[in-house]
Parts: sequence; C-alpha cells; structure tokens
Amino acid sequence: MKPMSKSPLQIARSTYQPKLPAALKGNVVLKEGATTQSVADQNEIKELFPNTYGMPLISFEPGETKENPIVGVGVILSGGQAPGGHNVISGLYDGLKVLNTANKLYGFLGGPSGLVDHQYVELTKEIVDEYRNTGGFDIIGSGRTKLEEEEQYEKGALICKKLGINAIVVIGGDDSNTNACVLAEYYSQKKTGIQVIGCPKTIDGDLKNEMIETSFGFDTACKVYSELIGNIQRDANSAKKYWHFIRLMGRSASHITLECALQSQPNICIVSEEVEAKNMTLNDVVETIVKVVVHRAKHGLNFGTILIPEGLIEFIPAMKNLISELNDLLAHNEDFNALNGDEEKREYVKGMLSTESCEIYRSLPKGIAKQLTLDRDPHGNVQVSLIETEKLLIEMVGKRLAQLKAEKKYNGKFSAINHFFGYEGRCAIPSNFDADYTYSLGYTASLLISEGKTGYMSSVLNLTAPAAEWIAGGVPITMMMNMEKRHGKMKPVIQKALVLLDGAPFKFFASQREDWADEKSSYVYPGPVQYYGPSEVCDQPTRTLLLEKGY
Ligand code: FBP
Repeated sequence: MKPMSKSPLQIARSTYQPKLPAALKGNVVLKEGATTQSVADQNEIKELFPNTYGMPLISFEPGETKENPIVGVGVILSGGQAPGGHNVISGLYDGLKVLNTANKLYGFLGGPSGLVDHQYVELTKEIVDEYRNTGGFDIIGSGRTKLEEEEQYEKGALICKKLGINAIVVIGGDDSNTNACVLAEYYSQKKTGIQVIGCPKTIDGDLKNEMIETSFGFDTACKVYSELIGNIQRDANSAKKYWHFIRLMGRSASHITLECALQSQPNICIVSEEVEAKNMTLNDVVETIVKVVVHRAKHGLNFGTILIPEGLIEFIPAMKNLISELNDLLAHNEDFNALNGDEEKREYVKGMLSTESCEIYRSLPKGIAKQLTLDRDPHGNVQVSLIETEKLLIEMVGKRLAQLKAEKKYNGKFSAINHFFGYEGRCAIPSNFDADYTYSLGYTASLLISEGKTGYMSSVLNLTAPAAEWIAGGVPITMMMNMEKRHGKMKPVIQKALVLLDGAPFKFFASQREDWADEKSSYVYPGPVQYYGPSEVCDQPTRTLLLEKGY
C-alpha cells in the first residue's frame, strides 16, 4: 500500500489513543436488561421479525477472562460519509484482536454492494493503522445500494462462507440499519450462523432515540459548519454589506441547522419541523425573513446571517404534495427519461401533475423546478442536497423587499450571498468526541459478536459524562422500528428522529431567537475544532446533546 502524504496534524492524530468506557478496558461480562418491544406497531413488527423481536437490552460490565473462539467479521460502510467511520473500524479491529489474536476482519468495498458482488479486502494492522482518527470512508469506500432482496442475502452468505465470516457489521443510518435488521432476521431464519450488528452513523443526527443518544459524525460536522458560519458572521459584522443565506445538510431533519444556530447564534434560523407544524407556506417563510431584514435595515444594518435546513422545501405542506406527486411520477418513468430538453421535460411534468401542484410547479423559478425533477436516491426520494432553496429564498425575499421599497416601507439595501455547507464537514478529522465515541462503538460491536448476538445495534450511552463513564452495550434494532409507507407499501423501518418542538434544544433556541435577530445581534464565533488542549475546549459534546440531557 502506498503511504499517504500527511499534514503535521494528521501525523499527530495517528498516535491519538481514543478513550474507551472504563468498563471495556479489561475483560467484560454481558448483562441482560429488560426485554424490549418496538416503538409502535408491535404486532406487525413481531410477526415480521420472529427471531430478532423482543430481545433484551444489553450492557457490558467488567468481568472474568474467558476463552473466545476465532471469528471472522466483515464490515460495511453504508450511505453518506460521517467523521469517525474509520474509528469504528479501528475499534472493531482492536476489539476483535483483544478477544482472539487469530480473529480476522474483512472490509466489503464500496458499501453494501461489496457484500453482494464479493468485493472485499482483508483489513490488516498496516491498513487499519493508516486510517486511525482520520475522516472519510476511503479505507473501504461507501455506497447506497439497498440490501433488500433474498438474492442479495444469499450472495452475501456465499462470500461469508467462503471467507469464514461469522458476523457482518453495518455502519449506517436509519435505512441501512433497517436493512441490517432484515438481513439479521433472514440469516437467523435460514440458520446460516451469520450474525449482523449495526452502528449508528449519520451527520444528520436523525438516528437517535432513548437508547442511541446521538449518531456519530453529527458532532464534528456541526462543529465544522459552525466554525464557517462564525467566520461568515465576523466578516458580515466587519464589512456590514451582505445578507448570507446558508443552507445546511441534514436531509429531512433540521438537527444540524438547529445545532449550528445554538453554536453560532445567527440572526435567523428556519427549522423545518416548525414550518410544518405551523402549516407555513413558502411566502410565510419569506415574510419571516423579510421582517428581520426590514427591522435591521431601520437600524442601518443591511447585513446578517440566515440558516436554512436542507430539507425545508419538503416540509412546506403544498411543496410536500408537489414533491410526493413528482416522486410517484418519476419513479422508473421511461417516458420522462427518454425526453431530451429541459422544456420538453417541464411540459411533460406540467401535464401530469394535479392542478394545485402544477400551479406551484409553474410558480417556481425554472432552475428550482428542474432541480425537483432530478434523479431520485435509491430509496425513491428527491435528493434535497441538490435543491438550492437558499437561492429560491434570496430571489423571493429580494422581490418582496423591492415591493416594500416601492411602497416606501423599506429603505435598506439588500445584497445577498448564498452558501451550502454539507460536503465540507462530512469527512473532517473527527473531533475528540467522535473519535472516542466511534472507537467505543466499534469495540462494543466486537463484544456483541463474541457473545453471539445478532440484530443488535452497538450502543454507547451517558455521552455527556467523561468517556470513562460511558456505558457500552447493545439495543435490538427491532426496538426502534415502526411501520411506514414506502413506495405505496407499509414497511418496517427505524423511526426517524426529527427535531422535537417540545424538546430542550428547540425550546432554548425559541427563547433566544428574538434577541439574535434584533439590531444588537449576539453572534458567536466558535472557531475551529480543537484536538489538543483543555477538556472544556476539546471534549465538549454538542449543545443539542447537553440540552437534551438537562445541562
Ligand atoms: P446518510 O443519511 O447516509 O448518513 O447521508 C446523509 C447526507 O449527508 C445528507 O445530509 C445529504 O442529504 C445526503 O447525505 C447527500 O447524499 P450524497 O452523498 O449521496 O450526495
């Protein structure tokens, strides 16, 4: 393997030893907790998962030495990158080697398709060492292939048999872990002897519940975006001439946007879940922004920052209907795909939509309307990362301000700049929190495997305490499931966690936002992620997690 060129920080980080919960530092014993049930639709989920439903919660505590048989493990990175993925793998590798030095770890290449297409690499010490504490998923690559066909499961079982793999670890978000659970159930039913363990990944922060306090990557990504927002705010406050419209990744949920607002205190932050709850239209969102712009202009402040969640457009009820019609219309639509020009496609779509949706579609700037009809993701959803909502809002706010100016109700200057932060943070060097958390998740996965568990997600709790006090264990994935409509059919899926309007993070934000919007501003400039220095600077979890835990 060709050695990578490294920066001084990367060289220093390669020797960082991630912190583990104290209970995992020696031999461990498994403690079973209460049996579980799914968050909703218990009868349906139980029927669909007869072998993996109702299993108990698990925690690991210090225990006696014991003999551990040799195991082979295959690991898959699934979906979007998130800082810390490499450390899940290094924690898993180290855990396996502590259990038995003869244990082997294989990486399936390019995501779940690596399992099906038999593309893999044996992960040796040399390879793993090269990627410790680094960002990215490039050690084995990632992909968005869905594992949902029996044929895929059978092909996966074949390669596992060939390589002597007893367990597969799927590092992914809600959809990938849902698929991992279906795979675990299938392999149990078929008595293949292959276990499947999940790990909670996604910068979006929407894979969380009572037993999963946060998904990994959220911490680092939010810190990176907050640094950038802080830098922009300082620039805005210095030059005093631009309104910055900043869209942030996060797919449906607004967790990233809310966390960045809590860290940087912008003038305006739109939360999709609130927009939906208040049944707001696109014009209502525009008015919310205009009100603040006009107010600040009265004080001579023609600048500011606005945070916009990536998925906003899907939460505006009328837009939601339009998108849902487009999703159905464009699913495997050969006629549409055969059309060549943008105009032809636009006319075709207009002809197929309901009257209300067609009206909205026509009212949108052509560029945005086109973005709504771009290729769907493998789950059939519109790729919200490709829709430039921030540009749409700039255009609409600009028009409204021009009207107000004509009516002599606004006398400011509106110059806007658009930004989209997403890919900038997904592969950042993991923060200490993410480096420690992911290493612990991987290490815990190795213990779940050695205990013969399947259908569990690796879990590490008590994350606002110092790492030594974290509690490692496993949660049955079926516990997180409910039935939802996907492509017109009811399916068992892990329940997505959106921002709760009665949750502490949103309530705190709502109590502060008027102060942040007014002429005094309260910008915070968080600065870059710190890897070395005092714990209160380097090891802080997100504000979301702290507020959720009552701090
Ligand atoms: P995961 O849910 O797979 O972790 O991906 C999250 C995400 O980063 C979203 O925030 C974003 O909308 C999407 O991936 C972008 O996908 P892609 O990497 O395919 O452009």
